[in-house]
Amino acid sequence: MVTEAEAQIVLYDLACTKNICFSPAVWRIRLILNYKQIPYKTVFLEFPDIEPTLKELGIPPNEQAKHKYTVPTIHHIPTNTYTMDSPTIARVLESKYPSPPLPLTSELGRQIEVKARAVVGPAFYTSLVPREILILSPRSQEYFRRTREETLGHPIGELIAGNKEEKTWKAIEEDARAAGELMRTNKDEGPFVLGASPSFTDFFIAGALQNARVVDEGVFDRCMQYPGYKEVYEACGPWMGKKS
Ligand SMILES: N[C@@H](CCC(=O)N[C@@H](CS)C(=O)NCC(=O)O)C(=O)O
Repeated sequence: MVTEAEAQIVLYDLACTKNICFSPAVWRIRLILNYKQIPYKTVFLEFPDIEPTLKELGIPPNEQAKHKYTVPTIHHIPTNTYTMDSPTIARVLESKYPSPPLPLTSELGRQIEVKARAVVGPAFYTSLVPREILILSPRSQEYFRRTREETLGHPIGELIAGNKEEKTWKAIEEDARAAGELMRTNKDEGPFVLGASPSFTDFFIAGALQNARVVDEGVFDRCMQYPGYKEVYEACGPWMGKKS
């Protein structure tokens, strides 16, 4: 347990009824904090409380983004600075806590992230959005349903109606496997994307898989059957202990 006095960072996270981190974007940052052993504490926010809470802290909105206020957000206590948005947070943490080092970008990592976002991302969305709502509090459920259905233009449940889910996963099978193979490019040197030690891409992958695992083991299992995902996920296991 990190005491109030020891904490260097406050991590603003997304609340769920399991009282552990499930957001993929927050997991990316949590993995960095755990990997670098930075003492931190977590503040869980309900969906409808994210914007008012972060606004109240004086954080400027991200005007380009669909959601102007998002988690993860961190408060770096020693410098009393707030940072929102996971790639920016990763850069801040890397500059303030350079040891152990975490490569944030690589050409291979970029290829994997692009492929994963384009291929596996939409399948995750289909399978996870209708199930994520089941682990939210009633207030967050109301917010989540309203905002997601505004974007979708139809009820959330329709995403997995009939055999839509099976069809979605079937359609991406080859590409999902190819992304997994890319993850194994440096398998002779070690289980991580770049080989023997982790990079931000590993945390991107492991964060997405951990999100699936907390929301629905079935979705997690679908990915774990492809070579590549499993190796990265398991190799990141040592930094998944602190979940809240
Ligand atoms: N670009 C952001 C995206 C993070 C994101 O989408 N966070 C979600 C939770 S997983 C959020 O805060 N959504 C706010 C909302 O839906 O109002 C990042 O990588 O940090």
